[in-house]
Amino acid sequence: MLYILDYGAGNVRSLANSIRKLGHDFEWVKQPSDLAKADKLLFPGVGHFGPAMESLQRQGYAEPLKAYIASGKPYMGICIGMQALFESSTEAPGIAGLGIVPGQVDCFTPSESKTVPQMGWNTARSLRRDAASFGFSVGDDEAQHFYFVHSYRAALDATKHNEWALTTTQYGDEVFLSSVSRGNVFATQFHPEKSGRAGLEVLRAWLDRGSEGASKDAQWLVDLEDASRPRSTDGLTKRIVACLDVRSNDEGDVVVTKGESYDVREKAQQQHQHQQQQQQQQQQSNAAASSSGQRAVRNLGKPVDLAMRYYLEGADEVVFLNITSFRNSPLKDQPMLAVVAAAAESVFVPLTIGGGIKDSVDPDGTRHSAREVADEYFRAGADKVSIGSEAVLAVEELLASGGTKTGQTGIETISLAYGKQAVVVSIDPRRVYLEQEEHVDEKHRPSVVERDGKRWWYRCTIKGGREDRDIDVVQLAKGVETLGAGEILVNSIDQDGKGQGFDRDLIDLVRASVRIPVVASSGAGLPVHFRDVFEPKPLARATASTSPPTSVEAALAAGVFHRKEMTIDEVKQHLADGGFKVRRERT
Ligand code: 1PR
Repeated sequence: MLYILDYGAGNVRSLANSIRKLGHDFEWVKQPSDLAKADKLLFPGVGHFGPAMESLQRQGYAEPLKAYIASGKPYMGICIGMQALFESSTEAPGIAGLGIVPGQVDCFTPSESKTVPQMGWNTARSLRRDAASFGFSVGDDEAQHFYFVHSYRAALDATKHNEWALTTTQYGDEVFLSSVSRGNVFATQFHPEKSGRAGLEVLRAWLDRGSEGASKDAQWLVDLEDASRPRSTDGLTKRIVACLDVRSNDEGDVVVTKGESYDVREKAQQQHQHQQQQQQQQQQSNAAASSSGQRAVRNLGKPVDLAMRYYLEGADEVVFLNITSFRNSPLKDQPMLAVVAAAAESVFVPLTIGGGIKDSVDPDGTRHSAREVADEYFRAGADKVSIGSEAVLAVEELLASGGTKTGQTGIETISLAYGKQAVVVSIDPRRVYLEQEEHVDEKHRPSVVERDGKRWWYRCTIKGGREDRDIDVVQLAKGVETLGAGEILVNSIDQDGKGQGFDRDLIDLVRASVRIPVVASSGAGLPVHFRDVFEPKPLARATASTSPPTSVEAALAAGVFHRKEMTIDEVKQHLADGGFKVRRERT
């Protein structure tokens, strides 16, 4: 029997779903003695090395785990489950790893060529011929992409790792071990359960293996010294993200909607058509039609169906935003939990859920912290949570206190528990134009842009653009990075839904302010818009090595995909033609 060791952090739901999808059954390890019953063991995990190792020690798993591995029965580790095999990690000095693989796990160094964490799809280069039996392609290292999300990695050391290295991956100018194997042990730094078909193949290969280990005399395909030297470029792809704005319509159905400048209700003419349809339905069913008099909420489909469609069409990530969460967002009977859980059953790329990730109160008075709300979404199958309004309020507090962190904000508590890669901040800025001579307090409005005789800055908003706040987008971006966000999703109220292209001024301001990955959002209408937003900015490219990266890591779109005006693959083809790396696997 296969057992999965869940030490209590991260998204193990997706792994469970993918194993079931591959037709295998499993048991959860509930206590240390279960390890002795396992014929195969999977140790997944995201989060921090320190809490993971301490949790293994505290719960009495560390020694039985070592004994299991020594018994020769198959072990597969994922992410933290791989890092735990090493002697130690600089993420948690003084805390010992299992010491099965020699060497230490260390942090990526941020540089012009990369942001940290590495978040996205990268290739794995097979170093040994037997990598094929683990589901890796051999001889064509660009063929498969896997999903990575991590700040720490074990750099390839030709001397230490010559018995272990199975595949390597290059991020920026660093070459690290993306999988290791020796005897009965196999582990990946990437998440196979989130890596589409390529990842499922790796999982399938391991699940279908008997108890035979990795081949004893591995035939090397590459000289390890050579493999540890970076090649000219890494294989990280630009990510294309499909976004689903979700809310209940006036009939109470949870639907995907899409607005223009955040107005998701139909225009007058569409409203007329909608009313006619409603009347017809009413006549057929004798049901009472809504007579609210309000324009109807645009309905573009069912959230889970659309998420599945985008997964099959090659989306690198899927984001759900609960756009009415500003009203009241109790955790009890929260429909978005069921949406995430259902999507996670068949969508094997990362899922982000946003909207209502904040302290909340159920109708019966039960209070939940933002961290507890996030816990529920991670348990349901989300990989990241996205925080909107609360992030603005948290940064306002941070600025008011002169930069003192409380440790209590949702960004801080969730990032501490799950790692910063699990915390996205979604920002909803709008342009504010300045009069010709209008004075600008540089301290409070650092983001003034001047072009063609116009001057403007980007004001942050909360509650889906319904409430203006006084801080600007650069303050917000820097503030959330300080608090521990791992990625920023940059929407634009001005460009949203218009199909006229991304607001490059806005995106560049945010990109230049932070070192964490940035996702461009709002305004995509044509494949060329994606190419434009990924094009590095010539000016910034020439600056010193301390400069932040010069273009965004990912771009998100909603309306054009919902309305089938272009496919994700058309976007990727266009990017590939322009020399950008993309993942084009069809699942
Ligand atoms: O404040 O933490 O509860 O989060 C609420 C979340 O809901 C925020 O992420 C906020 O951006 C989002 N939201 C709130 N109201 C709306 C609305 O549209 N009325 N949607 C809304 C934001 C922007 C993107 C959209 C892109 C791409 N929509 O999600 O998908 O603009 O669209 P396009 O490609 O069609 O141009 P909290």
